[in-house]
Amino acid sequence: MPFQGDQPDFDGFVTVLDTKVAGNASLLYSTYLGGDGFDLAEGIAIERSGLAYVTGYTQSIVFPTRNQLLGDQPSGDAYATVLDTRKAGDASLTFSTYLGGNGDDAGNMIRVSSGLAYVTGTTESTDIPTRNQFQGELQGVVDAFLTVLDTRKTEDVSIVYSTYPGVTTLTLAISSRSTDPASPISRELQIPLTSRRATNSRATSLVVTHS
Ligand SMILES: [Ca+2]
Ligand SMILES: [Ca+2]
Repeated sequence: MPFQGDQPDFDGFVTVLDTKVAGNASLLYSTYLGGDGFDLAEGIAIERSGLAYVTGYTQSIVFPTRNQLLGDQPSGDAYATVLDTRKAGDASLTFSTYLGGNGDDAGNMIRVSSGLAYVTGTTESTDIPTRNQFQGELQGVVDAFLTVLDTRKTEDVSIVYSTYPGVTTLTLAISSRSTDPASPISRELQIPLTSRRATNSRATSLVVTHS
């Protein structure tokens, strides 16, 4: 059973297929994702547990939300949505929030590590929520944004980090302490900020480390 059926105007969708199985049995989960306006799903990341982290663009005033950080903002907005594809119907929506501010905002890419969702995209807003920011203000007309959300928490506490990075590629160095302190688990996520529009980017890189 999908989380949603068809919604007005364009919608995104999330479909899970078991490619080892033929026919209808291969369709494990499939849902529309959107609201009353124009919606796009643009980026997805999967946790092995079956959680699908989705970001995109919405012009809907009523986009599905759960434990939201933000409600609808002016103009188009980005969103971050987590679906538990092992569950059916409304129970599969575990987290969903608008992201953005007073201008046009779009989510392009999402990555997940240690339960934190890293969302990047483009913004024309001068007032996106920022926290521990590297850069606090919109640079130029269109800028990039990076927002880190702890989707296991609710409302304001879910935002861990948010900034206008003003860079073309984000290098996220993710470090987690393992039980053996001599061999910490670490890896890098390279996140190109692929804007469909020109960004006011500077040739610098931003390293975010959490442990
Ligand atoms: Ca729609
Ligand atoms: Ca907006």
